[in-house]
Amino acid sequence: MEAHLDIRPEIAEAQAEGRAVVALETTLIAHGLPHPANIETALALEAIVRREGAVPAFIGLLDGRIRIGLTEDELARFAEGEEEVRKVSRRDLAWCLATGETGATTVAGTMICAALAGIRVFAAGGIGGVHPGWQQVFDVSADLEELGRFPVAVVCAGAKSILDLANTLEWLETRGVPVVGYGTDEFPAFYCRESGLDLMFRVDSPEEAARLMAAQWSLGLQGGLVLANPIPAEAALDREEMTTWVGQATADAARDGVGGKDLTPYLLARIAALSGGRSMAANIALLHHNAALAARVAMAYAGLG
Ligand code: PSU
Ligand code: MN
Repeated sequence: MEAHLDIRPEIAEAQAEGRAVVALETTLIAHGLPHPANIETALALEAIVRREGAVPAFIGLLDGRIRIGLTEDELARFAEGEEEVRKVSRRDLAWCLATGETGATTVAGTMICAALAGIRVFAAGGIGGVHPGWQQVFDVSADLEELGRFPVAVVCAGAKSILDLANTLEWLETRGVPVVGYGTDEFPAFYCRESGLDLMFRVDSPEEAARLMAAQWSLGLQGGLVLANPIPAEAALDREEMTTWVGQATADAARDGVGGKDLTPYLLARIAALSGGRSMAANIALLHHNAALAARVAMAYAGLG
């Protein structure tokens, strides 16, 4: 599998020296945010990771290769919307390698590639989850399965309230994935700091998070963990307003017959429109916040080595 990987020299050097590297996903660039906010955010995330002392590694598929680390021009290929970009989960990896199609990796896809490259910390926005209505349409994000398989700590702001969060946590429990609150006892709901769902574990420093990661992997348990970092209070959205927009967006998706991998991007765009862009500002703020924490966790984990 390593034969399919191209790791940028700066990243390979950092790894060889035991320095901190943070994986970043391209789906949020290609399918999560509109242009030009997407490319601006990508560059800002890289700058934040560097400012904290770690090396950023955007992951994506280009020209039949898994690319660990992308140049600004390559990031622009994901951001500008000029070429067709496939949303890549486990299912789609082989297809992109075989055809050379451009692929933006989701949390699931990014975890797989990060693990292959030996990267243990990944900064995302939110993870996918169990969609409401799963009793009829069995839509469960592949992110949850990969969290159960690959040894990567995913720093995220929890998962969106467009999902069935209680069942998302149930699924993660079954797969053996520790969901750890960073400075919170509650599972955060992406745009909002609270979900009303209690977590089993809480850490309050990057060092505590790093020790947990080391313990998990020294046991030979290969799965990942979720480090749930609530959106900063000043950027959070009102929970009631959010509930209204989510209800509306979900109804619109049903009316327009949207499903499968198109559902999450559709809901994100619809909520952004309904909130007059406020959800997008919140999304960007939490991404910045997660990148900074992921870098600090990666530094602490490297420090244990
Ligand atoms: N949630 C967000 N923003 C995103 C995504 C989720 O708030 O950009 C993306 C991530 O890449 C995540 C993917 O891995 O959507 C989940 O898609 P699905 O629900 O189709 O598994
Ligand atoms: Mn799905």
